[in-house]
Amino acid sequence: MFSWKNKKIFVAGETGLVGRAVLRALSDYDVKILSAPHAQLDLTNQNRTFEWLAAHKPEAIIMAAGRVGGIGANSSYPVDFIRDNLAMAQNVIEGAHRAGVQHLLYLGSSCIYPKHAAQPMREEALLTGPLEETNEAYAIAKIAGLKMCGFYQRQFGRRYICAMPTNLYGPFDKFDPDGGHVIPGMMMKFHAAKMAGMPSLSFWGTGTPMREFLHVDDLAQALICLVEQYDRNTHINIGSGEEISIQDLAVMIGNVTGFSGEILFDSTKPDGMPRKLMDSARMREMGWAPKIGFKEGLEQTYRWYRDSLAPARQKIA
Ligand code: GFB
Repeated sequence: MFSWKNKKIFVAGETGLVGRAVLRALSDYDVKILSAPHAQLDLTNQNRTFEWLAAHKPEAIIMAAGRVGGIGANSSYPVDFIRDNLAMAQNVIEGAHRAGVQHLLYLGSSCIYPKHAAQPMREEALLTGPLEETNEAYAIAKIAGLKMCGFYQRQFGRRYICAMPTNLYGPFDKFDPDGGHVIPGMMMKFHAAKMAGMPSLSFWGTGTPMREFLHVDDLAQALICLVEQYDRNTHINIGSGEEISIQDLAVMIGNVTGFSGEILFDSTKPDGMPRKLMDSARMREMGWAPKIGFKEGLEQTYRWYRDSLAPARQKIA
């Protein structure tokens, strides 16, 4: 269906968590990477995106670019999330088609599923109920992109396929105490609290929500597999199949970072979806399985974070 050898590949979002992991995975393949980081190509600019794609004509695109963030950022900036992610999806997907690109993999997120979807969530659960309020804007943008890919398949015969990863973590994540996801958020807060000798630390919500996590390098291997073998007109879930409560996650990350104080939760902050465990049976049937254990992945990510720290960057929100 698709062979990487000597192909021109565009990884949109190449400097982000997923984009960098895909580039690491593709370093084992004989491909020509077309680079256009955000600083050079703003994918929310339609003309520039169309021009760039027409000029470079990638043979496959992995669409891992987006305005992303955790529950805090999604709750605070819904306009930015729906506006920018809709624009990027429209510009890259239509631009790919205009440039004659036949292969494109679009990335969504598990927040596209209804707030109270039966767990584990199967692909068929999409659009069967109301979304989680805190990330509705991002979810609608992602659902629109997913549907666009399906329509370009149907109307123009393009192989534009969609992957729905679970919550991801790993090196080059967004370590921002307010805008990032829970793992980088907790990791940087624990690290700063340990360095400051703080007796206790408070996190958001009740600690009761359950979350499934997947290391981004495991995701990258799944994406490589999908580009090579998958051509169905429906999205496919990619998850680890293991979930943990936010409370237990905090204890785990506290141990990884060496924090010995008290862990508290501030229930005035939102919990988001109570659970979002995905059914990834279809991805497993393709022969993929995650290889990076959660504790090992957290320890590796914390080592990366500590190494990346400039002295001035240790702050607590
Ligand atoms: O990772 P997170 O921001 O994203 O939050 P979601 C997961 C859970 O961790 C929530 C709790 O219940 C948070 O309340 N939490 C506790 C924290 N302490 C913290 C903290 O310091 N930082 C953060 N960020 N959370 C996102 C969606 O939802 O999932 C995105 O908003 C995207 O659109 C992403 O889909 C994958 O899993 O709740």
